[in-house]
Amino acid sequence: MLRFPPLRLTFLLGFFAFLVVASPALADSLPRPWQLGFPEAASPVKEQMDHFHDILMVVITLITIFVTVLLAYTCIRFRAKRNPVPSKTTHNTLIEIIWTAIPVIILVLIAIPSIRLLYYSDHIEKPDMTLKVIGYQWYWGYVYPDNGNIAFESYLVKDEDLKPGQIRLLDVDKEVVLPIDTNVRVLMTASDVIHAWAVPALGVKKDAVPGRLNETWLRITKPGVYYGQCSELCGQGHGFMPIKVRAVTKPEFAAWVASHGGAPAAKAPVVAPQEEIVMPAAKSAE
Ligand SMILES: [Cu+2]
Repeated sequence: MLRFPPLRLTFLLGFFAFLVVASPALADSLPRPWQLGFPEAASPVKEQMDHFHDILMVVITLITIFVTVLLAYTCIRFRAKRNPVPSKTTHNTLIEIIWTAIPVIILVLIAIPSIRLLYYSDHIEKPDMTLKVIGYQWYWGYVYPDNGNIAFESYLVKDEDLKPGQIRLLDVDKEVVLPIDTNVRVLMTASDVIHAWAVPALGVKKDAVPGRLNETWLRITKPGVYYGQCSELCGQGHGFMPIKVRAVTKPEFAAWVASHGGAPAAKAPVVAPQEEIVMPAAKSAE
């Protein structure tokens, strides 16, 4: 048995309590020392992902505790000293059916919300605008087809060029600017090898495949800066093609579009009612 001196046990418990309490307060799109969990969610998809993760944590914890207790009980109760003549039992049909059926039921129950979330993150019926992302070895290209085809390439800021406040290996020369509270369809492709456009706080990670157009969507809920990285091993510069998304208000976005020679969207953007982006029947999955 493990034995902690009472003082050390108190310290350990206090320390873990501190981590649990302190981490949400420090949550941000950037990792912080001693942070636990994900970056703070900044899109509906990421909120659902966090929620799903929390449910799974409960399931995993219960299973782990159950198996640990069972193992400990077996080790103690059926140890050689206490059972000099071991039982010769090899089969028990009922128990074998139970320990097959229960895990299958648990997996099916997990699969239902999991697949629902996968489809929710896949596609948006009525996007307000489109962002096209093109992966290159080793930088990203962006096009705003609904805003006068603004197009630019986004390169890593090298160590020697970093300005104060910029983050090594995450800052870029030209950032993606997107309006908040807007349904953005993100189309992804690549020109050479497979890359993946991933921004954790927005719940987006999708492969950019040459010759193929992949789709996902995001709706940023808070202004701010969100960082990401290429998440498909794409060659020697794989670690040097970060993603920086700046979320701004709609008027600020319009000003940014104008200052980049783009035009406001030709047609009035279709604003999807809130109901349409709510995950269908999300309640029943919980
Ligand atoms: Cu890449």
